[in-house]
Amino acid sequence: MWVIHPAAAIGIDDVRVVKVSSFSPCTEVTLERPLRHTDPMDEILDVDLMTFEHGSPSERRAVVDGVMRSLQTGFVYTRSDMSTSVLDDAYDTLHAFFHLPQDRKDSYSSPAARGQAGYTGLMVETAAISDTPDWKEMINWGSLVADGHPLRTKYPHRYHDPIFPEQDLPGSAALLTEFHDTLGQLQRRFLRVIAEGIGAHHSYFDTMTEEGSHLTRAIRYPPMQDAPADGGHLWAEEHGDINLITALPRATARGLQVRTDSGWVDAVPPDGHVIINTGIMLEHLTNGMIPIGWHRVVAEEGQNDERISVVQFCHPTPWTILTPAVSTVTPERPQRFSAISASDRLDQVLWEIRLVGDEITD
Ligand SMILES: O=C(O)CCC(=O)C(=O)O
Ligand SMILES: [Fe+2]
Repeated sequence: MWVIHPAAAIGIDDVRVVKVSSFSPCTEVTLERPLRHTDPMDEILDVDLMTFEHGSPSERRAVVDGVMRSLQTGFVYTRSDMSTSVLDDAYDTLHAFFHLPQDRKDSYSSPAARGQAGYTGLMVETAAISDTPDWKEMINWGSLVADGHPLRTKYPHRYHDPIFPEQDLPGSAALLTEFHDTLGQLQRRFLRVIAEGIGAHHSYFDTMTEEGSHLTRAIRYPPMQDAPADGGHLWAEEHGDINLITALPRATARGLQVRTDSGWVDAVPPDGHVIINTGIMLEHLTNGMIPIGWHRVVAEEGQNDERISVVQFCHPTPWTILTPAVSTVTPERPQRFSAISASDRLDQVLWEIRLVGDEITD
């Protein structure tokens, strides 16, 4: 059963953000946040994916209702059955990676992948219209799609060979691949709850997310007192993710905040729970029934330690035609978005916010 899990309001002014931050070509953008015309909603609820999968019809319905209600914030917490030992091992490996000498970390970067595979250093991701890059470094990886697969042939810039720190951390490739695959499965299972919630068949997202261009990203946010003195840096500026949903299985410290109708609230899931947040493509597919979850990462006064977190962006295959699901278009909610491929929608958003030029081709 789901339970109400009110997140704590922390009293930060509600600021309308118009600038772009966190250059991440395939994952996240900052856009002006549209006004919502829904009831005030500031509670992030806590649900149980396994109850949805194995519970009675009424228990299953309660999970769906809880998810739909919580997703008015763009966020929900779910209990997860991910192996604790895989999580522990992955976070230990990622911690070890981030604490390698800088030249070793740099050896795992690939400028051609434009931040979508391998290591990206501190303050590299800089917004097109911002001069205050996020204070973070990261490593991104996805799944291998077989050579010759039409997805890879048609969309080479959406699928990159993963780059793992195998030379310095033997075994990391297998471990991080297992982590990516397990978390990807969890997201696809969770999308079945959302599918029911929007009145579609529970398998609605299954095909579009099989071999989707999912991306896992581990991020290290160094202590804020080490940030350049020119000021204005945050760990991550307010943004909405571009993809369908994002999963955040664990962070080593607080910092993630969600923008709600009552202002910023901390995202603090119970132990063993994964945070799920919604992105632009889900808003499109649901005709706005499920809004984008707007969020940022900030250190609070006196929070002097580093923070490591892992997020996974769940994407449809680039050839998916995004169009509002029939069940989400009603006389009260007339169709708001027209049809467009997921790949084109991604490029369109990136262009609108001036993050890509003519170097992206399909
Ligand atoms: O580190 C986190 O908790 C969130 C990171 C995030 O929002 C992102 O990378 O899109
Ligand atoms: Fe994000």
